[in-house]
Amino acid sequence: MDHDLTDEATYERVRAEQRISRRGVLRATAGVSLGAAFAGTRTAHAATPHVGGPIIKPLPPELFITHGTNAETRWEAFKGTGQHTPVDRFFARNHVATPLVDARTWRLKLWGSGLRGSPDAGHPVEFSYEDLLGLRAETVTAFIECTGNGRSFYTSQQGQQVSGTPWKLGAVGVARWRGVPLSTVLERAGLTRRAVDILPRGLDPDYVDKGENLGRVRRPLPIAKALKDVLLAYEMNGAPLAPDHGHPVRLVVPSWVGIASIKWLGDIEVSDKPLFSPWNTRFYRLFGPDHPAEGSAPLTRMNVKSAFELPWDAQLTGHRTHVLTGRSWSANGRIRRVEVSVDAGATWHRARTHGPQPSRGWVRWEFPWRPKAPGRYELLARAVDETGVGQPAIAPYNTLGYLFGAVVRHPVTVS
Ligand SMILES: Nc1nc2c(c(=O)[nH]1)N[C@H]1C(S)=C(S)[C@@H](COP(=O)(O)O)O[C@H]1N2
Ligand SMILES: [Mo]
Repeated sequence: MDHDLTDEATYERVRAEQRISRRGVLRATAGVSLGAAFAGTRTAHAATPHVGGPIIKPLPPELFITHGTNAETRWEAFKGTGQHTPVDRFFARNHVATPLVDARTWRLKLWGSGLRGSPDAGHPVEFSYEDLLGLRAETVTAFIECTGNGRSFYTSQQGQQVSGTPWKLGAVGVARWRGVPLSTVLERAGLTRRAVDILPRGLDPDYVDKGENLGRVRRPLPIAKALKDVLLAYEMNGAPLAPDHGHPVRLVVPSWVGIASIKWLGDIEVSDKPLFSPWNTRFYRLFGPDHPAEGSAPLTRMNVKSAFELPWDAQLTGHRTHVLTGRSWSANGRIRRVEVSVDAGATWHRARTHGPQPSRGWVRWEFPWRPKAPGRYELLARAVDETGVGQPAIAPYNTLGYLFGAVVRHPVTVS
């Protein structure tokens, strides 16, 4: 490997160079990669799986806030849960709808110029569900978080217009994922040293954006990350994956933007050329006045966040001590310190963290608070991770409202 594309500086530089030469690359490969992709649409995916509903599992209003085809966890619903978020309250983000895929007939198909013999989409290397169950499994605790988590605060806290699902902070969950390392399957499929990118693609229906059909959800992943710590997961919290979370098999790409963790995985193109899809060109980059017209480099890592396990606009009774609880998490590793302010940011106090903190999970914390008087309060929490990265007061604006990592001002009323 010439470049470590999981190193963000390198990734950004390499991608910037590739962006400049992209037109040439597309022309040069049009006859091969694009032709193969179209062949794949006809053959590899002839049977479109039955579509269930936007989200199949129950979405009781005490656990979820729904936004179209998506549902976020209410933060009060995390209270009392452990490190791992139960599936009944794990957020779900569907571009279209949850497909029902039969594990008995499902096959994972790998093809492309980065594999030995360059198999095309019509003649892929195939793995059945049973094949995957037979390979050495690994288990990892990791959060999956939508890149737009916290997006609504660009508007409500910063007065900025952004487009996309107006999440509060509930588009995140931590689970114990079990499955086969992607590296194992890539190697068995005949991975060559020429491979630079893979393109995992879901079996959910085509995504239509403002009348334009963008095809199936798919986002390129650099081979270095694919080989590092990515899992082909078939279990979540000790049970087979639920339909909404990618049954029978999804990717889990630890620390990276949620879109990388492709659900209902159908096929993976493995290419000796850089790959592009709307999910790494049109979406999941930073756009706006501080960025070039084509956007920043494709987003990779998530950032640092904190949230209180309280209803939004919670009502608290006065004249008693409330143990405020919450969680903080970072894509860079463990959280080193959490501070809470109950006076809108004037003074800060250390919160007490407790419980184990897996490097890709979150830390739980608490802070006892006895409000002095009835009235409206803003509760703030901020964390610093083991790399020294913390949470700013203002999140840098971008038109699609990604990566809101600023301190959220949580309103409560004390009676
Ligand atoms: N095939 C497919 N994979 C997908 C998506 C999708 O719509 N289709 N959504 C992505 C996004 S944007 C996120 S944030 C995560 C959400 O995972 P979850 O629904 O299991 O919480 O899945 C990702 N994988
Ligand atoms: Mo997402």
